[in-house]
Amino acid sequence: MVKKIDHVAIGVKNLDEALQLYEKLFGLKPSCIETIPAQGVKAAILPVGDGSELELLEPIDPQSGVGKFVEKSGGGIHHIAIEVDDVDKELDILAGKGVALIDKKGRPGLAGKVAFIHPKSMGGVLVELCQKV
Ligand code: CMX
Repeated sequence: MVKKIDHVAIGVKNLDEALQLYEKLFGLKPSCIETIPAQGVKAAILPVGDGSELELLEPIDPQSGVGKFVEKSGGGIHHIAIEVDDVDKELDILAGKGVALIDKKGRPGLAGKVAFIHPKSMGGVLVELCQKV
């Protein structure tokens, strides 16, 4: 069951500069800054209002998905994350509908238990499912 939009993730060239911009314009401050080598990113979470978040992603590996995305686009909206109550159950339902899954099972991520759906099955939008754990 879909609960809400959990976060919108933005690929950036320089995390420090992006953090300064969001703080200067909106007063937003990161609740967490973390390097995730397996995903090739340094990430910051900015809580926004009532439980939703912005996630800023700076590539630390140019060959990672985010690295290629930022190189190609110059930066911009990278993915949206939808909170569900049971990631693995949703993945089974989506697989049954022929959706191209990047992750066949939920795995640990910044937003809890997460899994990504390929943009080719989502009209060009990279979608993350997340479950709070
Ligand atoms: N949104 C939409 N389309 C995207 C995209 C994005 N963020 N990133 C890549 N694409 C498109 C490419 O433009 C390309 O399109 P075309 O085939 O039309 O040219 C297609 O997807 C495949 O691109 P690719 O170069 O073959 O594959 P990549 O190595 O760039 O990988 C993707 C793309 C989505 C499979 C990869 O980024 C991935 O597995 N993402 C899931 C994990 C992730 O994003 N982790 C970082 C966040 C960590 C976190 O938040 O926890």
